[in-house]
Amino acid sequence: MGKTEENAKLSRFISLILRHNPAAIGIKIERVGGWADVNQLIEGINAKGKFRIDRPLLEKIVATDSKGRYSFNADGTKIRANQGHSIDVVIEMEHRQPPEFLYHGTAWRFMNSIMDKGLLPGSRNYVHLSPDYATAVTVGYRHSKPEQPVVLKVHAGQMTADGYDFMISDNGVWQIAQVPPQYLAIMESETTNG
Ligand code: HQG
Repeated sequence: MGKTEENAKLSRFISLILRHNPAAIGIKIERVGGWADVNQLIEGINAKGKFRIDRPLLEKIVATDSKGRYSFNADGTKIRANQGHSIDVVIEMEHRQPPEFLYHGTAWRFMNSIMDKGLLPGSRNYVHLSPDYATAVTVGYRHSKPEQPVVLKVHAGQMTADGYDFMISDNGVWQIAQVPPQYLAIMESETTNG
């Protein structure tokens, strides 16, 4: 396995620990802020034996992550995932007025349920919405491949007018408790065959 691939796997493992399962390496995450102790994280990962990690490598993963998934606290003793948790944490996020439209990529097989109940957070703490169509395609593809994803246009401006509260994580992912179906529209695919 190449170094890049190895680091990508390690990053996914860190994401699993910080968002979903700190017990996988026997550590705890602070409920308020979602912080884990950096030394405990490093020692826990090494003790597990699957990966070797030290502080410089962890810093590199945090600095180069394609989606800015992780942050250190001010003195660098703690680390967290910025969003995407299923465990019970309270991450302070900026409440902000969203643009008129946001986007959500998903798979066609979920559409009956989504048009019936709206977008629900599932196992995560919030529904995630993308700022642009292209990002939504990438997110949706995770669930739909090998088929094309469906992209939903979310009428965020109307939701705000109706009193819904939007938050944005430190790494720019919009978060909301739910999106009722009346604010959703299925988009025509913007991809062409050439
Ligand atoms: C679907 C990645 C049936 C929803 C991405 C989605 C994202 C419903 C799936 C982040 C439903 C949940 C999150 C309903 C929603 N009935 N299905 N009523 N409501 N769903 O993975 O948004 O790379 O928990 O459409 O970039 O796909 O991990 O959420 O398909 O930001 O950093 O239930 O994960 O970030 O799937 O992805 P997920 P998501 P990372």
